[in-house]
Amino acid sequence: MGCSSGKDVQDTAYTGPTTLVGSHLKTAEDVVDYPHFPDGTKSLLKKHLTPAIWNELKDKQDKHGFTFKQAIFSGCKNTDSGIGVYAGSHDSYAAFAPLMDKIILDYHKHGKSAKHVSDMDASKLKAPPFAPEDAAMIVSTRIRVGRNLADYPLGPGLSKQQRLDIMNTVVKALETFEGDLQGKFYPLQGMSKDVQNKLIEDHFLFKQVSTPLQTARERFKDLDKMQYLMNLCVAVLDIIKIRRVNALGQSPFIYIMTRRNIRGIKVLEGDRFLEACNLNREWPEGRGIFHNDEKTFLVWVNEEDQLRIISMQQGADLHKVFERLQRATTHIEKVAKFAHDSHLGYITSCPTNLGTALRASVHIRLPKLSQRWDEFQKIADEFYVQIRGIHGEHSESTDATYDISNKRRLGRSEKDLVQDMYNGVKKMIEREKQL
Ligand code: ADP
Ligand code: CIR
Repeated sequence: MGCSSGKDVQDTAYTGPTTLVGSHLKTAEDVVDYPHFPDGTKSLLKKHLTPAIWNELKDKQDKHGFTFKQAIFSGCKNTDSGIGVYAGSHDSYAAFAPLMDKIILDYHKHGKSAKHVSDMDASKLKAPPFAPEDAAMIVSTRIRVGRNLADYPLGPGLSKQQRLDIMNTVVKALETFEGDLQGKFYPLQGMSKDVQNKLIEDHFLFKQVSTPLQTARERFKDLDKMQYLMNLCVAVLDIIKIRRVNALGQSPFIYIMTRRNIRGIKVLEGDRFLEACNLNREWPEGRGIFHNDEKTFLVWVNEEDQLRIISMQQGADLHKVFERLQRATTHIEKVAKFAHDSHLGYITSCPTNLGTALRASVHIRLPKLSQRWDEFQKIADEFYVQIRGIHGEHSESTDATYDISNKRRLGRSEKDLVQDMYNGVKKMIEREKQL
């Protein structure tokens, strides 16, 4: 959709043709002219996409055929994005460097000539165990890293066959784990919705992708015919309302969240940010989860990244979680070759994950501190940690329990980033106890 107002576009004096962006866009090709973001858009995409960069890159593609418009489409469609771009391959970071470099510098403070460093040595952590009363606030601890195979594009740029080939290669590599890391692969295709939902609710599996109609069907499958029909009407009204909310430029996600517990029936949603960058194509084919019996070591296959290697357990034993992850990654590096370079470290589809692709988190109850949101956020900023809801990124929190994790991922080693999370959490616990 074209518009020629040229007003309020990234604070420049640009007066050429623009495309008003938002949830009404259907495909990346709908972004015909320089994106005009609605007021209130705070993404790094909006901040750094100047008319000059747009003109330079708008018709470019990386060497796997992933276009610049595809790379920015998630942020154009979802104007509430924090970042708004995804890479279709390792080469996207070079092909779209005028924009990518600015976003990487802004998010990670990692300049064009900076080198990434790595040190996944859990024994170097300066993190004495939390005192029992402090540890009691921590529900669970998790560390994940993302990895992508060196010889393929990234998820947004994969063909269906490539995705299947990756799954087969990865599963073979996972079958070489031994001892406490030994486990089994469960493909998503064919897995019952009940098993999937239970795994999601227990925080072991990524959110499922489903259309509103599938969600409605799932919601009502145990009801009798009359109830089913009545509920289906409500669901259809929901869908219409979601569309209307969309058209008004508000976030349908917020709308869905407010309706999450309609009659106690939970609505589980996929990720519209990933949907818009092509990551959810042919779902659930080629996706799955590997885990050991205790579900303390898990690997997600072909979600946002081709591998998400996860170590987690109940409670606050950060050393144990980190040590398990260290063993797992050391082993898998020997049997698989991952996309990596000396500037960007491990290559991931979202620029926020470049470098270590590591997110160390705890789920922690902070009923008093979380009432003082500005102070809570100030501590988070000071210690380079981020606050998320406990149902994954972009989720709300319940029960005053929050997901606290390292924000930085590139230019610093794994042990330093786990240390960031420990330091931030320690400070939050200290403040919670003073209140
Ligand atoms: P990421 O894969 O980037 O870490 P999310 O924020 O979407 O992505 O989290 C993925 C899943 O992991 C969610 O179900 C979330 O609740 C769960 N999770 C994250 N941190 C923890 C933790 N410390 N304890 C238990 N579950 C966690
Ligand atoms: C955004 O820009 O808000 C989304 N594309 C998510 C960014 C960071 N999270 C992620 O990669 N999981």
